[in-house]
Amino acid sequence: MRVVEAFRAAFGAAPQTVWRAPGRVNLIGEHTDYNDGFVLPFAVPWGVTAALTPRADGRIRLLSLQSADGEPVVMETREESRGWTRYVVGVLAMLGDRVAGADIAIDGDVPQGAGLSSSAALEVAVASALNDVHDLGMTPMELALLSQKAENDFVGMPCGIMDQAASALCEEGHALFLDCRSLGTRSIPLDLAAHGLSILIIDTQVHHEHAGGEYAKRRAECESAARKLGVTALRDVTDLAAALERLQGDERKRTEHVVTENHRVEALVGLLRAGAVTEIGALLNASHLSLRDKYEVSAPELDVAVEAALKGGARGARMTGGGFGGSAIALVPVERLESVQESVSAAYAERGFQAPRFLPATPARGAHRVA
Ligand code: GAF
Repeated sequence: MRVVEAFRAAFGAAPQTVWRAPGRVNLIGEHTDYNDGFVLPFAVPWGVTAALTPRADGRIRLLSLQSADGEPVVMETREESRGWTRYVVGVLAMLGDRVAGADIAIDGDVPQGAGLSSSAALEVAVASALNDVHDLGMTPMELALLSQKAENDFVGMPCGIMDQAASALCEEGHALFLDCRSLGTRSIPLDLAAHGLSILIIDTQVHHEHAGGEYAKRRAECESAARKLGVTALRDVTDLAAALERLQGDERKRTEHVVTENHRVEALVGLLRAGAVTEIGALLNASHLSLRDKYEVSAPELDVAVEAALKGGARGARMTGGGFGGSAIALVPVERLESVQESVSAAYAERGFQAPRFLPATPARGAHRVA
């Protein structure tokens, strides 16, 4: 394994453990996680592999096989961490004095900038490796929560639990139904091939600058709406019409999205459990429209990808992840894969957008030890 070779070359001995954690796409349930709602992601075949040996002296040496100079970043303390190293050092920091330093080599193959949660994969791979070598006895959900805390408190991104939970807990061939309040999970079989279907990821290759600020703004709008409605979180809204009457402007629109999106997740899970995979397309489409018009987190590149995919024969399509760029997913009959890609490429060329990238998504396995 090349990460092991690189570790040995940089640090002079074999690593004590090696863990791999995947990125994710979200089938449905967008911007619901931080509203105590429901999500349904699945792990993608691309991820991050972390080779690790603990150090007692507090020093952190980090080698990324993706870094241009091929040299490890060396930090004497956690406070020195900058840039991408914060995702790793954040995890160490959240473990406090249960761990000291570490030598770590990282190899990742999550397509960069595609919105497939390479950062969660990095956090979960490192958290899992530390849990293993220090014998901390943490469950996959506890590792996901630790990773989320690293991202919230150390990196400063107020994300929900979805991406880290998907990376830690998903099972091959399954989507993960997660109740973000109780943290209860259920693996839902997602056998697309048996139905002649596949999920195509359409990577727009754009990432609009203001994404981070807009994410925090949406979260604050939801929390404010929940306060006005006297509920703990928008998850608790039971009478949507009555709730909407009490809200105005953006808060009203955000609430409409979150409440209806939670119902779409439950409906989609119901269809999957009934074996009606071919019927989920309409829910994907409705989710996209709600994200575009009510939550306002889409982007022209995502809208064009969705429209053109449907025109090319997809049964449903939606943006996936936080929005403002990143990827869309399309549910495509296998015999239409080519025409969907042609349709999206042509629509992009017509508008002068950068050519999209297409990736086939098969539900993969969550974090696991590889050596
Ligand atoms: C990003 C966040 F990290 C997730 O927690 C989630 O809120 C998602 O956006 C939107 O559903 O990926």
